[in-house]
Amino acid sequence: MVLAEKKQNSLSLERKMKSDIELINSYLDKYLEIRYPHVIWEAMRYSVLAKGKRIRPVLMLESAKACHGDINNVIPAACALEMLHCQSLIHDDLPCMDNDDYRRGQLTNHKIYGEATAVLAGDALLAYAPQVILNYTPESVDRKILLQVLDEFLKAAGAMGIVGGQVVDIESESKEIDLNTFNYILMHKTGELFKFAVRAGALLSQAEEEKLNALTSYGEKIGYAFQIADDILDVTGTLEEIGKTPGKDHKLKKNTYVSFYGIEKSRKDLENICESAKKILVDSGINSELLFNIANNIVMKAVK
Ligand code: GRG
Repeated sequence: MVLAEKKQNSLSLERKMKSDIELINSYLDKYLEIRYPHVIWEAMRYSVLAKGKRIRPVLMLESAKACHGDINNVIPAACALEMLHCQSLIHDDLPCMDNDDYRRGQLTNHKIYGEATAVLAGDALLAYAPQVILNYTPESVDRKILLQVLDEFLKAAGAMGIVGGQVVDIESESKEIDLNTFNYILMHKTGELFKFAVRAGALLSQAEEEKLNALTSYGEKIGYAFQIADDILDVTGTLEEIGKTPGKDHKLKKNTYVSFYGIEKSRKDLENICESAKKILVDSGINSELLFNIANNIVMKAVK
């Protein structure tokens, strides 16, 4: 595909995502109204309302639409997922973890509010996010389904999910690791939130088992692909493009897809994984242009 065509596709996807993003942003703004003590809500808002791509909540909304669900049933869980993601970014940027000064094109949370408040802002987001699911999901949603969504949310957030992935990632710095360990990191550090996004959209829309399973496989694949793209962009991207300091993975001696396989194979694998994600949608009759294009866009961003 020529560069102009790629840019055109990427722009049209962004336009289509725009209405989902605006909806999510308006609810995040509402759920995170400033209360006492002001500084903690301000610190939470600083990171959450910053210019993130919102890919996870958009995936949840689009998964629900693909299952003919009611968007109102999904908005609280989609916002909670974005809050959880932002918590992980705030903590990931701390000096005791990746130690970064920039995120989403602005100074990191601890650079503005100090380390103690940044830790607490992350903690507060993590505690508030499930409350958002419980308190704002419409009462018409079956409580059994709501509890399943909550259970899967907490699993994705904890030692069986993103925390597990981060711990193994940190333990593996400067070490040679085997393929199983490497895949564990990718699937847990990044994949779990993508998987949760599409599953929650389907569950809250009472999707049939077959569709739920197909969307789960799609979510796992694009989550894995998203981390490969992130690893490629850490090598090839600029601060303006990626909103954070490039080259950090190499500096921290991290095991990344690029350090494991090299840049060319990383690009090829990324393309193949996204192709197989799209094939899952086609084979299972899930007719969602946006879910299809999100898989395309993950490739486009990283394979220039
Ligand atoms: C969740 C309890 C709990 C702890 C967090 C710090 C940590 C444990 C995990 C770090 C996980 C991490 C930062 C993974 C990287 C995932 C990733 C590719 C992030 C970037 O996502 P984008 O590109 O960012 O969607 P924006 O800013 O656009 O939302």
